[in-house]
Amino acid sequence: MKKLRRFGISMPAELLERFDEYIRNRKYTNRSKAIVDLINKEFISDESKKPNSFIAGAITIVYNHHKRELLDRITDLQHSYGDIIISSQHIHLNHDNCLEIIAVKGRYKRIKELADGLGSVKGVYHKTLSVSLSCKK
Ligand code: NI
Repeated sequence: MKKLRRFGISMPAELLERFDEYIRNRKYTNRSKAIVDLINKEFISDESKKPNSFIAGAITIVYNHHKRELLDRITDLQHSYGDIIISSQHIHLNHDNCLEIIAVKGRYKRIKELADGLGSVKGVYHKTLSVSLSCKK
C-alpha cells in the first residue's frame, strides 16, 4: 500500500458545500478519496495531452452498419493499429446501429490517430476516446 500523508485544505465555504454535494452524488464516503480521484484525473488529462505518453483507455464508436464500405474501413483501420488494440467488443444496439468499444494501450499520439481515423469514417456518428490512466511502457 502507498504511504499516505495528511494535510489541511482551506477553501471558500460555498465551494466546500458544492464539493460535498458533488461527492454525495458520486457516492463517495469521504472527501479524501474524492480529492485524490480529482487530482489523478487532472494529472491523467495533462499527461495524455503529451503525444509520446503511454496511456490505456477505450475508443467508443457508434455507427450505422448499413452504410456502404463502412465495416471494411473500420476493420482495415483496426488491423493497421493492431499493435495498440488490446481487445474490442461489438454490440448490436438495434436494427441499424452498432456500438463498438475498443480497448487500447500505447502512445497517446497513435491512439488518437486511430480514434480520429475511426471517427472520420462515413457512417460513424459518434466517437469518444476515454483515457483511463497513464502508464509506463
Ligand atoms: Ni452490429
